[in-house]
Amino acid sequence: MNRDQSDVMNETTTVNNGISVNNGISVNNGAAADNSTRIPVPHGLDDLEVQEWLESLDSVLESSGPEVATEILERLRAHATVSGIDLPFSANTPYANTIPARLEPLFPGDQELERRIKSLIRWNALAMVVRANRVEHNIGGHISTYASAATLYEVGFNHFFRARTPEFEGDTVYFQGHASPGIYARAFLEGRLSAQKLENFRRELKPGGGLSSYPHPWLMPDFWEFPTVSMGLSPLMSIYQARFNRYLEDRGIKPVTDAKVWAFLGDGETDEPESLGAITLASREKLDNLIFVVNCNLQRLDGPVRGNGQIIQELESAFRGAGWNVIKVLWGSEWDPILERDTEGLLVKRMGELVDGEYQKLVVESGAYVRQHFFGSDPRLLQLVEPLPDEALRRLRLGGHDPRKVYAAYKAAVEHKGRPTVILARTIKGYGLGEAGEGKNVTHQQKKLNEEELQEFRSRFGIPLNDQDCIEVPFYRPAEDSIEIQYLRARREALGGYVPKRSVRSQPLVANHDELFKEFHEGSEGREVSTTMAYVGMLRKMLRDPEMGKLIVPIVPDEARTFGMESLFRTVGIYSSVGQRYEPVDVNTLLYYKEAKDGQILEEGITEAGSMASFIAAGSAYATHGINTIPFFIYYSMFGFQRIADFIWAAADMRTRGFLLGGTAGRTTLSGEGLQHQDGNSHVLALPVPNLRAYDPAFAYEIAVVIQDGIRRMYKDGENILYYITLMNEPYAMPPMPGDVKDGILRGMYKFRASENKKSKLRAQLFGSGSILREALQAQDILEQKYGVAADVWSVTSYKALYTDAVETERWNRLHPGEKPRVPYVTQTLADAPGALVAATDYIKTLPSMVSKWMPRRMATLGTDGFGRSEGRQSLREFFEVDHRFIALAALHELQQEGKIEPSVVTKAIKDLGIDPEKPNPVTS
Ligand SMILES: Cc1ncc(C[n+]2csc(CCOP(=O)(O)OP(=O)(O)O)c2C)c(N)n1
Ligand SMILES: [Mg+2]
Repeated sequence: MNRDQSDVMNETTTVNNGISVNNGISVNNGAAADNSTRIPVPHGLDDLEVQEWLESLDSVLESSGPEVATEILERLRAHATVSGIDLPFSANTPYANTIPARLEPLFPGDQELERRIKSLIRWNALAMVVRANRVEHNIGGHISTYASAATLYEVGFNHFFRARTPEFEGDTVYFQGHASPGIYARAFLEGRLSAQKLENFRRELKPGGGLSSYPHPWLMPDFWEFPTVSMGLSPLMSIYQARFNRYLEDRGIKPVTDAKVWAFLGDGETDEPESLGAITLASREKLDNLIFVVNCNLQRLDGPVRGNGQIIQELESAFRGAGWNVIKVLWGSEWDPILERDTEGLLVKRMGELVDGEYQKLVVESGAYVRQHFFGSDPRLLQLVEPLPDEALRRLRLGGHDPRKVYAAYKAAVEHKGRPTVILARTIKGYGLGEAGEGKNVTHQQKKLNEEELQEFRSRFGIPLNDQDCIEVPFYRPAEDSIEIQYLRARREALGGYVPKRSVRSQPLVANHDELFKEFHEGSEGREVSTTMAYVGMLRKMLRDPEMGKLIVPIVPDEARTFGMESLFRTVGIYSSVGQRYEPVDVNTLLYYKEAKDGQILEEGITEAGSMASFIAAGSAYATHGINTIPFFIYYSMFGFQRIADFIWAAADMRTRGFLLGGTAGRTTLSGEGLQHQDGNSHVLALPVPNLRAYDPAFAYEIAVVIQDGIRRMYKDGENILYYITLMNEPYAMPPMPGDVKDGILRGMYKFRASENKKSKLRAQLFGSGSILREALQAQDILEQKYGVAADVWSVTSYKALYTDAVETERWNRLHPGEKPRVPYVTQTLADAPGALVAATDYIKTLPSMVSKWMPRRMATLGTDGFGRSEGRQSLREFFEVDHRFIALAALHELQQEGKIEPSVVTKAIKDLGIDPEKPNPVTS
């Protein structure tokens, strides 16, 4: 502690050049065993002998450094193994700081000034929440998360997070969602957010606008970049973001930089499977541009994260096992002199013995309690702290609250090469809240402080407010020329500007791409192709386009062959950060499995969540990097909305642009695969995402029209929308576009084939989508030929579009009663469409039914409600009652309802069409 600073600097260099901080430290902390793998002390262990071993190791460390010490330990381990000693596996290091005090770098800032600034931020963050809840009871907000993480953020803001500038892409920071009040409070001190805005925290509808509860780019597009509060999403998204940055560099689309991706997460959050689900990708890809900071306050919402265990050790072994560089920041500087006195390693051993529930108790108890229950386990430990009064024991800081320790960890993390780093920082939840919640189980929900608690907090952090003013909880910002504000501004200036800040930096595309898509308007001239094949043809062409080609990012979770995309392997290559280190087994074939460092396809393996995270990174690069990358993510449609809907929701919040393609779609169109695979749901699950446009096209030209228009809207006009298009694997001849129906395709429906029988009194309108449209066409023929019913067939490309338009129109009419009512598109389109109305879809019946109220008459709806089956298409369509016979029957039945035909005609039709009226109900069978 009293060491000369330049000395420390020199030692830091050793850390940076040393092979691994971890190894150095485990050595330094001696023989203390970690709690989880502790082995019983064997009889006959001689303390003196142990001491000699430790001393000789210390002397190696001193004379030859950590590399040599590591090598000796490795050899010892190997020697022990061959000598028949069964060393238990442990990925853990002792419960101690990874970076020892002697290797700590010089803290480059003004620590006292930074502490004062941090205190002001703490105050304003607390004030936001307390004030908001005084005005609007139960409006919510969190104090205790930021209170525990303040130092973790402030060290980042003052020394690490580099802003995005025209010269430098900047670091990318995922802020822990419920720490938002602290991020807003800092922006307030920076002069970026007004007191009025802070006043309206969680009151976004107030005049002048407020602040969103959590990071939502949709709501605060100039501020937040990444939505994080749905726990688990941001750790996974950040990994793929870091990998995507490398992808852009390896493909020469952006310059190689040392920009970092920082993800701040809660220790409780790591229980979400997504949080740790992709950590091996990060190490496999050697993402040393990625840093996780886990705020280990040992608490989640209800109570301790691992009351009976140690979350930090658990995470350490998971991350180390996965190949990450793990830096534990557990103990603050006050512990260093005590640790230094502990030559026997007893203290570190004791530190590793407590379970988290006990540690949490120590936080809320007195210094005397700490002495008795922590140090009291061994008289030698008691002796170590004998000179310290109880109050000093209570104030022994944890690592995550000590800027010097945090700085050391961050510096080691940004300088670490070859692996991602996770920093496990021990903190106290509700730090500084004292009786109001520090370390208590209720602290997560604490939003109200009484007068005494406010005064206590004010005094603890030295906020210049008197007793009376303080209980009003005013926001406090020192004068512009105060040293605090000057310092804070200077630090941000040195780091390139403010963070977080979101801006759209890409240049719009200019070409209209008419030529590219025209080919697909012409049909397949009788050749049978699926819509998936048609799409792959378009993708192939887009990849060759001079303007767009480079920007296309094809993403696939191990299904390229399913979708017939394998030809792209060879042409554009599969991205691999190391190229291809092996000769592929199929090298002699035309379409061999080509991996390349500049490969364009992101072949993610079997992870829809990971692929979606890549989609998000690519689809938001227009803001993050100023690059208009255009993601096309194709997957088994059942494993999209059904499986990863929350990522899609986050993508929408984030204003992600791009195309999601639900392949092998349709409950009855995907034959054989059965219940888990057959998707009759996704178009319904797509409904709630407000800025998502969903299409269920039947023909190649429909897809071409939708994609071309989507590219225009998203990448030329800069609209913040994204697309979902279902694709099928049923081959059939693609017809040419019947006239100029582009507008209808985009708006949701158009007449595909009118009846030629203009004279018939019996009329029907048949609505089909996707491959079920062909069933409607067959039904048209049956109705006309056998029953004299003249039916028109419509392709409904998007029920969602029809619905959205209709509810918008209805809303406008309701709000403008004195004006000429507007007419929904679907109503307008069907103004002169007489007869029975029948819709048939490969999705559940809700989809067409939701627009039926804007239809001219009641409509019969056929859909695929129920569990799928392993079967062929025709059998499935019969089972679900969506085939041409059922469509014809539905039309006849509707005509019967209108009194246009006799029931006997319908009864006979059932017989003639071979329909079993007593067949099982697909919904319940
Ligand atoms: C997917 C999801 N589930 C539940 C929640 C509700 N929630 C918000 S914060 C929280 C506890 C967080 O604990 P931790 O990650 O340890 O963060 P801390 O506040 O302790 O830093 C929970 C359960 C959420 N935001 N997201
Ligand atoms: Mg926590």
